[in-house]
Amino acid sequence: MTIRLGAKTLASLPASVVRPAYDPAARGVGIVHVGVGAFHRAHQAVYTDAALGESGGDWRIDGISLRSTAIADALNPQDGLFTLLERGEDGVSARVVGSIRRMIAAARDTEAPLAALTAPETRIVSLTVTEKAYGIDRERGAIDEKHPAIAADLAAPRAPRGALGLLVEALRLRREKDLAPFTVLCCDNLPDNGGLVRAGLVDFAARLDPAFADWIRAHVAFPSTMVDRITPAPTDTTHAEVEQLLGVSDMAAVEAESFAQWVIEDHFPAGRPEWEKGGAIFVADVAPYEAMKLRMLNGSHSMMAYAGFLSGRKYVRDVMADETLAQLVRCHLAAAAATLAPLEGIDTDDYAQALMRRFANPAIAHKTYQIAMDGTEKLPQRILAPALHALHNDGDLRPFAFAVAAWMRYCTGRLDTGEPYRLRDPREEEIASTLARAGGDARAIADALTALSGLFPAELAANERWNGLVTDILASMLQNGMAQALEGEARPSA
Ligand code: CS2
Repeated sequence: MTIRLGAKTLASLPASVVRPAYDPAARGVGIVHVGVGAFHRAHQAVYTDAALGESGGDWRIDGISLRSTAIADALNPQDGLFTLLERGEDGVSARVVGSIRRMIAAARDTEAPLAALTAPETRIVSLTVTEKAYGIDRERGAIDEKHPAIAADLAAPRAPRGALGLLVEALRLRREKDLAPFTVLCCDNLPDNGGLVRAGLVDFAARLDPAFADWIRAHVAFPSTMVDRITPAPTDTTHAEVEQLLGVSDMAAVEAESFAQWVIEDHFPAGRPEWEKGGAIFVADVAPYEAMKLRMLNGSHSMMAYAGFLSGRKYVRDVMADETLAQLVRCHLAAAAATLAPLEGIDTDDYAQALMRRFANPAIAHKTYQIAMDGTEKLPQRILAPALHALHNDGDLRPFAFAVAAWMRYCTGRLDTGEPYRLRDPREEEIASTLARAGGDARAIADALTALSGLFPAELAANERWNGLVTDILASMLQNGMAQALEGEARPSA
């Protein structure tokens, strides 16, 4: 059996492997992170590792997995250590990250999450649980009582299982014990992510005790943040390559592009690591950065996920290698950039070009099907918000209508060949029954999906020009097949 990565094997790793510039065991914990997926390991954990190496401090991370036990089983036997493979244009490098102390699998170890969250040394609670896990109705800025985790936690608030319920109960216990609250740092790709989670927590707390909700309002900080690093799901290739580079096996290895960005609102009353040592940028207002990243990077990502998946492109790099599709990405980026307020020091043309290069990185195997997941959670901030902006400002609506039509085509659940696939969307069943009622006509499909509750902004849903564009493009996709529809779309109009 191959030896596993761990504290004991650190010293014997090849010199080419970057190791923590500090003794991990000598540093205490200051952060609890909920949702230790590949993205957290490739992003915040790495910035924290850099901060620990450069300026020390007790800022290691205790991770919580809400559902999976696999990550705890991978990381705990490795003393929390894992490898990040950075795939740049000029090759690959390996770095062992030491910022995670241990993992808690909430499904198995039911008392441990609250114990970690109410430890006096926990000063920051960060989250990457994906858009759908919060259970916040974004239109109302309130909790969605029908969300399974919210419903369960409202019924048993002292034994919470969901992200929001857990944070509420932890804050309640901290208040009761007279412990200072932690700062809540949402690192999911949502607009005004700090404000959104604040609204959800305050609403949840208000249903238990209005005075407690007031206490959260007055004492808990929710800085917003923009996070960025393209992180494909790790595969057997990741593990095999890491084993080859390290000489030991690592069941928690991740891979990512070499680029990373983190823009954070600097509001941490209980202190924070010096993440700037890892390159993080602290600003007073994250909103313009967030809008740029969500509309340009994530918006074009979603567009190419649907268009690419449906036309047989497995990876984003395959989309970029096709001139027709690359042209559509370029158009999308330009239309999205035009919806943004100017941001000092940022040229959106340069940003678009950098994105084109990042998407085309031949070393990154990022599946279009991975990005296509959870469309109903992603479309509003990535595509529909800029589309509404374009509508108000006489901007170019067509690229957004194209992206929406591609998503609608994807919602039918069948490729041009007739082969079925799972949508992997929290509203998958609702979409399937809606479409079964609508039948096969493009107009009926578009109307039915546009009418899904809480998805499309009312003004967009009611706009004839918008609906006409979406329906025409969808009709072409359904009648002519995806390949021909893409060709037609990319051809410059006369
Ligand atoms: C992607 C993002 O899966 C997706 O929806 O658009 O995960 C994207 O790769 C990251 O936000 C990049 O920072």
